[in-house]
Amino acid sequence: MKIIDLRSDTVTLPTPAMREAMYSAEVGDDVYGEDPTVNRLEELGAELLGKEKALFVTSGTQGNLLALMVHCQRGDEVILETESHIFLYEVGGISAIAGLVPKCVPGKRGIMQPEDVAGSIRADNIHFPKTSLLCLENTHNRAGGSVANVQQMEGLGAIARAHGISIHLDGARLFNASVALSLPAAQLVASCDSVSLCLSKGLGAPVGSLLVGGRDFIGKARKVRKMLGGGMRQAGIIAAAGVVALKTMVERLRFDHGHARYLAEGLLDCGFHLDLAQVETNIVIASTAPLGLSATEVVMRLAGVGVNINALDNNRVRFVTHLNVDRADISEVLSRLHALGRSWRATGSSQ
Ligand code: TLP
Repeated sequence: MKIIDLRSDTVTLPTPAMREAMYSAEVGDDVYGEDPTVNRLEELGAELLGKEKALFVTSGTQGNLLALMVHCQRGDEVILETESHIFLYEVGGISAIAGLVPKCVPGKRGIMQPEDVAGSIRADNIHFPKTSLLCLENTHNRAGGSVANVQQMEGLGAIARAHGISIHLDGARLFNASVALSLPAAQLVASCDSVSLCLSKGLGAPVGSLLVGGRDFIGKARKVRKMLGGGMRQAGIIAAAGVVALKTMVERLRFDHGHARYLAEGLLDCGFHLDLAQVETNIVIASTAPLGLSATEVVMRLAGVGVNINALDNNRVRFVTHLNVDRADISEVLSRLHALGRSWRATGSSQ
């Protein structure tokens, strides 16, 4: 039985072109700034996002942590959305390593309202920590790959600028957002001081992310990356796949979005609950409540028929489409689900 893995777009495997590029990559010691392939990847990333400089980092988590550490001083406060990846899934590095205080603001589908952000910025008062940074996430993972448009990004950017605070975007899936909006990524991030973006998710590279921003910011981030043990020497071997990812894998993300939509329609037929209008990119979040099954039960039953997904909470599951699943795979997932549905209806949902 073919295993169809929809747990995440992080499971994507490097393409033959990436393996070829890795095999023949020109490399050097990147801590000396002498790896030509890393340098090429960084130049390409900076250019695509319309910023001065970029830094190749080990992961999205490392990129976000460096941004927190460079934009802020220990003890400062950072505004983030309540369900943001930095707050929920980065092992508390924001406090444990960066020494910062998270101030969570709930968003609508992951997008904070300007008035809520403005109201969360601390006044200059001896009792308060200083608000130094606003973090955004686009697309937003836990909100089901929701997309913030240019107006929303600029509205939040204007609030940050008016209060003299910096703005960092967790753009792990930035290109999913730019493809969904049919807009150049640079336009979408124009109001951000820094952006982290992942090469190892939908773009298919095996490892790595880019942190992008101004010359001075990236210079400082390079030093903090070294402190955290992220100076990677002949990293051109992996950066080579990143170059292929940025050059050839962005536009195809729209296929993943189409597959997510097709999957979501099928999930509705299978009795899951979801709002189709909320399927904007490659993530589908569906409620298992109408099936009378918990999310964990559905994850286990699907694993039993060779379909891997993740539970989001007690009664919601997440499906992520990506490079290594095509339309036929989605049809196969749906037919396995239909067969399962028949059996769980026949045996009763309490089993
Ligand atoms: N997200 C992973 C898990 O950590 C949940 C996933 O499977 O979706 N920002 C966002 C918005 C992310 O979704 C992720 C990874 C990261 C940052 C971290 O990237 P890595 O895994 O490279 O540290």
